[in-house]
Amino acid sequence: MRKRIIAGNWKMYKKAEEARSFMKELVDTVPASENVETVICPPSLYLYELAEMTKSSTVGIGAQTMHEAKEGAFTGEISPKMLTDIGVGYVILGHSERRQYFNETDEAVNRKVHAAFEYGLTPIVCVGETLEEREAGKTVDIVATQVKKAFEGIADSLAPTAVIAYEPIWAIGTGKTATAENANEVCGAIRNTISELYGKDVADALRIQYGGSVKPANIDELLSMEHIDGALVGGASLEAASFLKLIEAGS
Ligand code: G2H
Repeated sequence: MRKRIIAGNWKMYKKAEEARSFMKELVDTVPASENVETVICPPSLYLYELAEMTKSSTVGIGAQTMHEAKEGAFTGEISPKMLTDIGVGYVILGHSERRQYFNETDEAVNRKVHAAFEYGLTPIVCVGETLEEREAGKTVDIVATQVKKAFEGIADSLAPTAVIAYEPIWAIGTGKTATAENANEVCGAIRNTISELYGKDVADALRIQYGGSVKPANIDELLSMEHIDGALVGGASLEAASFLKLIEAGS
């Protein structure tokens, strides 16, 4: 009943021509599907061109981060208003790399979630624990707190349209994946948290992705899990062939 969502996070990879030819292939190949939504989150430099290329396709475009203000003297930043203006529909917020290297706090993520909704963007809110936190048995506490803080003040009517990506930090780009059962368990805990905040209907509607070394070899098992509604994919989204396999698996 929840439409799956497979999103490619290109991080800081690809030259302009590579981005263009990947997107051409995707637009030509990805069929309209009732079961899966496809999103590419390229470096911000390519957002405008790729959004133009995907205008009349079913492929959505997302930013990897944004500032929370609609405009202002914030050198180097991009705003939600600019994203909406060029046809971007999604924004990844609170990715662990933003939290770790750019000091993005839960409070900042919350302000950005508000800003995303204000400008009609779908936030993909990332949460996840470190290896130490997992080993200390704190996983559920950590992600539940991140979810609660990210959604503070978000209206009941908007909450179900957000996407949450559960990305255990120790599984990102390391080749290590949480077992499908483990990932499902934590995604289920995230759904419970949303249920506590907004009730069961919202929790049943909100989509939860798993992220962290997702690839064609493990996508089927992950997607077969009750609480996993898609994937946020880094490495395996860089080659059109492997990304297309992931979309196929979701269809
Ligand atoms: C996690 C993921 C994409 P990868 O960061 O957000 O990257 O699939 O390379 O682990």
